[in-house]
Amino acid sequence: MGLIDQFSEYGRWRADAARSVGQLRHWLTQNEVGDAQADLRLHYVLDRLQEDKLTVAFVAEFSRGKSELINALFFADYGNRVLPSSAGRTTMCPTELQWSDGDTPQIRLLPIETRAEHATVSELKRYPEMWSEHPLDIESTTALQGALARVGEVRQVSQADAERYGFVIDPSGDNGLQPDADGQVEIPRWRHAIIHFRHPLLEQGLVILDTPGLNAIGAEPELTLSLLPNAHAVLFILAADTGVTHSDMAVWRDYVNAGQRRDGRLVVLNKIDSLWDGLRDEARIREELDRQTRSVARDLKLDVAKVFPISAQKALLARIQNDDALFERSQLGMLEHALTDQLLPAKQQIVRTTTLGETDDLVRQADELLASRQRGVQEQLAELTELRGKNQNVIEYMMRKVRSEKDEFDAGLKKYYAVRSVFTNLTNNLLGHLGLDALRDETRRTREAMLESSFSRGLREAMTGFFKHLRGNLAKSEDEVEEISGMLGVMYKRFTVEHGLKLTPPSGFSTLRYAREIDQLERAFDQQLNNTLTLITTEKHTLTQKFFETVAVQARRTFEVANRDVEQWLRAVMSPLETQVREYQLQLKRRLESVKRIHQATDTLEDRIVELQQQDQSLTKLRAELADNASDIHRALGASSAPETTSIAA
Ligand SMILES: Nc1nc2c(ncn2[C@@H]2O[C@H](COP(=O)(O)OP(=O)(O)OP(=O)(O)O)[C@@H](O)[C@H]2O)c(=O)[nH]1
Ligand SMILES: [Mg+2]
Repeated sequence: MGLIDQFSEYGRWRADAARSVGQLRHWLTQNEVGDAQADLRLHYVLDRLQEDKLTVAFVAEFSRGKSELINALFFADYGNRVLPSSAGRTTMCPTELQWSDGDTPQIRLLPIETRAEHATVSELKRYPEMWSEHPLDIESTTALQGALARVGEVRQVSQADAERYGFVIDPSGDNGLQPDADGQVEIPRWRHAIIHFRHPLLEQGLVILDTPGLNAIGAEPELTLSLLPNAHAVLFILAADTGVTHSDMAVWRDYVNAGQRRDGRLVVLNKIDSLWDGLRDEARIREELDRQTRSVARDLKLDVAKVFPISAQKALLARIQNDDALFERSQLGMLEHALTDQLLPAKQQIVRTTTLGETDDLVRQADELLASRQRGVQEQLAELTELRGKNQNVIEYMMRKVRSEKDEFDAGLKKYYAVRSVFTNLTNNLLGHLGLDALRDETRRTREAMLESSFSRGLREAMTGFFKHLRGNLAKSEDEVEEISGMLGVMYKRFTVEHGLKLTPPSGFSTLRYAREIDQLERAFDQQLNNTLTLITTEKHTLTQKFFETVAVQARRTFEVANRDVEQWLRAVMSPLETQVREYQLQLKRRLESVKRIHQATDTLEDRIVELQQQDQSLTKLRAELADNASDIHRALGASSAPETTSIAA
C-alpha cells in the first residue's frame, strides 16, 4: 500500500474512532449516567482525534534534494514540480505545508525583519497581521509554482541589519554570510512560510516541514529547539554525488541527532541516478551503491537498514510519466514503506492508548455507578421479599436499621468533608508550584540576569539556574502529588471498608515526563550554546538571548501540558468518589422512604416489589448497552480486549 493509501486509511480509522467515542458520549448523556466532567473529558478526546497532526520534517545541507523528495513523495499527481527545486540554494526559509478544515488556499510569509524582536515564530502565528498573505491559484500549476517560489526570495541588506536579524557575517564566507563588494549581504526575505494547500494527505493531518540548507537553519533557534524535536519523523538527506561532507556531518550532529529521540529518524541517500553513467553495468552500479550505503551508515553510526538510497528526481519523473520500471529503479518505494511502516503505526499506537485510557476509565466509572444503583435495588428487593407476610414489629425493626445505617454514613460524610478541605489546600500548593505565574516570574528573572551579564559564564549561570528552578518546582509538585495520592488512598479505603462502596483505587500521577522534557530542552540548549562559543561576544549575546526566548516558549508549553494533565488527574481521582457518595446517600434515602411507605400501607408491598424488579431489569439492560459501547470503541480502535467491568448477579 502506498503512503497516500495508508494515510487515508489512518484518517478513516480516526474518523471511526471519533464516531464510536461520540456514540458513547451521546449514550451517557441520554441515560443520565455521565456527569458534566465526563462529558468534558470526552469532548477533549474527540478534539484530539479530529485535529491530530503528524509532522514529517526534511533536513539537509542545501541542494541535497529535500524539496524534490517532497515533490516525489506527495505531489507527483500535479504532473510537475510543485515546490521549487533547482541547483544552488532554493528554499530560503522553513516552510510548512498543511491544511485544516476551513482554510483557504494561500501562502503566508513572515518577514525576516521580525527576527529583530524577541517574539518566536510560534507566538507570531497568533498575529495574522504580521504575515504577508497571498491566495494560491490551485487550478494552474504555473501560477502555483510561481506563488510557491516565493520561499526562495532574498534581499540585500547592510551587515549591521543582517546581524540584528541574527545572521553571522564572515568575510571569508566559510562560517557565515559573505559581504559583496559594496559591503552588502544577501539574506532570505522571509523568516517562515506556511502553505495552506488542499491535498488528501494534508487534509488527514499530515504537516510537511521543508527546511533550508545549513546557514539559514543556523540562525533560527526555534527549528532546532522546537520544530525538529517535535516532529514525528525527520528525514535526513545526503546526495550520492557529494558523499558525506563536513557540513553534512555538522547538520546531522547539530540538528538531527542532537535530541534524545532516535526513533523516526531516517537517512536518505539521494541522487543515486548520478551513478547511472551509462558506462558501468548494473552489477558494478549495485556494488558501488552498496559501498556508499555502508560508508554512510558507518559515518553516521547507524544500522545499514536505516539508510535508503533513492533518486527523488527519477521517482518524480517516473510517477509523472507512469513509468513503472523507472520508479522501481528509483527505489523510492522502499523509503515509502519504511515511512508508513514506522511512522503511522507508532503514531496510531499513541492515539489508541490515550483514547482508550480515557474512555475505559469513563466506562468503568459509569458502570460502577450503575452497578451500585443495581446493588441498591437488589438489596431493597431482598428486604421487601423477606417482609412478605411479616408483621408491623419487623417492619419497625427494619426502619430502625436503615436509619442507623444512614446516621453512620452521615458521620462518615463529616470526616469526608474535613479531608476534602485539606485536599483543596494541597491542590492549591501544587498548582502554585506548577503554575504558569511562577514560571513567568522565573523567566523574567532569567532574562534580566542575562541582559546584565556581559560574559558567557554569566549567561550560562543564568540559564543553569533557570533549568534548576524548573526542575525544583517539578520535584516539589511530585511530593505534593504523593501526599494527595496517599490521602485519597486512605479515604477510598475507608469508604470501601466501612460503607461498602465499590471503588477502584485512584491511579497515580508522575511528573517524570515533564522533568524529562526539561532535561532534553537543556541538552539541546547546551548544544546550541557550545556552537556559538566561537562567535564574538556581542553576537553570542543576541543569539543566546534568542535561544532563550525559544527555550522559554518550549518550557511554557511543557508546563501548560503539565497543568492540564494534573488538573485532569485531580478531577479524575475526585469525581468517582463524589459521585458514589452522592449516589449512596440517595439510595439510603430511597430505602428509608420505601420502608416508611410500607409501614404506612403494607398492601402496597407487592406493587413495590414488581416496580423494583423492573428497575433491576432495566439496569441490567443499561449495563449491557454500556459494555456494547465500550466494545465498539475497542473494535474501532483496533484494540483486542474490551475493558473489565464489575460483575454482579443480575
Ligand atoms: N540527479 C539528480 N538530481 C536531483 C535529485 N534530486 C534533486 N536533484 C537536483 O538537485 C538540485 C537541488 O534540489 P532541491 O530539491 O532544490 O534541493 P534542496 O535540498 O531542497 O535544496 P535547498 O532548498 O536549496 O536547501 C535540483 O537541481 C534538483 O533537480 C536526484 O535524485 N537526482
Ligand atoms: Mg528546497
